[in-house]
Amino acid sequence: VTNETVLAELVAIVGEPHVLVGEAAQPYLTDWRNRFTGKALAVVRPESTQQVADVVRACVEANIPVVAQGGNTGLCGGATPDASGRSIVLLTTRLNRIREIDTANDTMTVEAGCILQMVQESAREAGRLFPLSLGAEGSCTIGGNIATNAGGTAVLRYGNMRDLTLGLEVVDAAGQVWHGLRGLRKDNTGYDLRDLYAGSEGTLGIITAATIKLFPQPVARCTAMLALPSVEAAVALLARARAGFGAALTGYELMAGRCMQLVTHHYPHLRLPFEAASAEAPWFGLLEISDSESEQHARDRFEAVLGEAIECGEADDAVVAENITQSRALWHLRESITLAEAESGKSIKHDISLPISRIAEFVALADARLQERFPGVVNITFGHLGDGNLHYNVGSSEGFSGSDLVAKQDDIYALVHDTVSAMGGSISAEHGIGQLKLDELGRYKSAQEIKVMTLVKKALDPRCLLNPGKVLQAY
Ligand code: FAD
Ligand code: 2HG
Ligand code: ZN
Repeated sequence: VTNETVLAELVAIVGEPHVLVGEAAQPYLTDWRNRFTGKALAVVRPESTQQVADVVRACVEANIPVVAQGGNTGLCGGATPDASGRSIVLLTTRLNRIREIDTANDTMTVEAGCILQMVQESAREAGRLFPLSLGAEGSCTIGGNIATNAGGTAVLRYGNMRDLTLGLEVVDAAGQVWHGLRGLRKDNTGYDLRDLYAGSEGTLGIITAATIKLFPQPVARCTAMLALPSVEAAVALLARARAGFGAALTGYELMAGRCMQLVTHHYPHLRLPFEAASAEAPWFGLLEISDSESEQHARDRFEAVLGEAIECGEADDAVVAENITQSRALWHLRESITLAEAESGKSIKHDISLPISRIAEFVALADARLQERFPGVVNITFGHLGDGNLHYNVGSSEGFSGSDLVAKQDDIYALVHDTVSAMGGSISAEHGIGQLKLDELGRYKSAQEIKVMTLVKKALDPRCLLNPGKVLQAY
């Protein structure tokens, strides 16, 4: 089968305007971080599950790999095809319908290409909350969120994307559709395919729709930023906040002072809410609680717990947002770190998780080891402390250039990931593996786990045509 024949077949399925080649395909061939650029026969934009199934079948028959892509905001190069030019990129953004909102069941059925923010807004209009929340929410898709099992800033209270997913509709490697859009909270009928596809990064099937969980809208939310003396203090304050707020605690983020300096340097219109001394704090915390009674009740609870924390020396200062605008401004500081880090040049990202009890020890040890081996690198450490998940990122400085950093990526990975692994942690908490961490997975996942994962992959995708070379080695 020639490329021309396949392209003609794809045009027949989705229509000519939706088969992009040449210049039109370029924006979809480089990842968000500009780390990977691939080639593709075409970028194909189906608009229905049937079209996805037909596209996959046509490609499989012609031995053409299929790389699913949603918003292309993934941080591990999972949605970028390889350099062979054999693959097609299957773009899901035209699968963008809200199929159903069932308020009695507190579920919503949405197509995979729906933008996360639009899903949040539709839930809000129906008087419900869809809690997944992350910096890329204006452009990432629900399909990409499920395929990477995204986390974000509300995992502490609501779980990650896998926990928020009840049912799926998936096109498999043979172009067959699994109609699994069940809105059930209990279903023990054998192996859980939903859990298998969540986090599979396009390597086991193409997700075309999902039934996701909704929650009541909180009556009030309260956000505070804290100036913290150390990571130990941040961890102690987390325990206090958990005890004091219980299930009302919805977010607990930690940010090194350097992260805030990067943000205010690159975006001078953004300001920290503290006066001089506190603005120089080595660490900052961002806490959010949701309350089912009232704004005043939330603030009273907040002030009681934060007051105790300051008395005990766990926090040096605290600013409680007085209204939604101030709360958004605090979150904006936090959500701007990734962009400010990108503005500041090359960096090495470590998306690690650990038992919370070992986080402070990890930061001290990894910081010391890094400075000893690579003097001059800078730490850009932040993350979801409440989940034991840190973005332990490493940046360049005048004494250690961005190109040196990239050249040393494998050694820096080894140092940080060996430290994480020795403490019982994970080398990918929420961003996945993609192509960026393929070798790292082989290094840190047990041989037994890799064996079983490979058996699953071979059973579901025997010709290795679904996103080959991502998560597991291609065969
Ligand atoms: P893409 O980037 O298009 O794809 C990601 C992977 O999923 C690829 O392997 C792709 O093949 C696969 N895929 C996409 N759609 C489908 C589908 N329908 N079926 C099968 N496979 C599919 N992540 C977090 O977990 N927490 C955060 O807080 C967070 N913050 C971020 C902030 C910024 C500024 C950015 C740029 C990214 C952030 N991310 C975060 C990364 C996160 O993985 C993505 O934002 C999001 O989950 C990916 O969605 P997407 O639609 O862009 O997927
Ligand atoms: C976040 O928590 C994202 O903001 C991105 O997961 C993390 O940029 C990063 O390393
Ligand atoms: Zn994150």
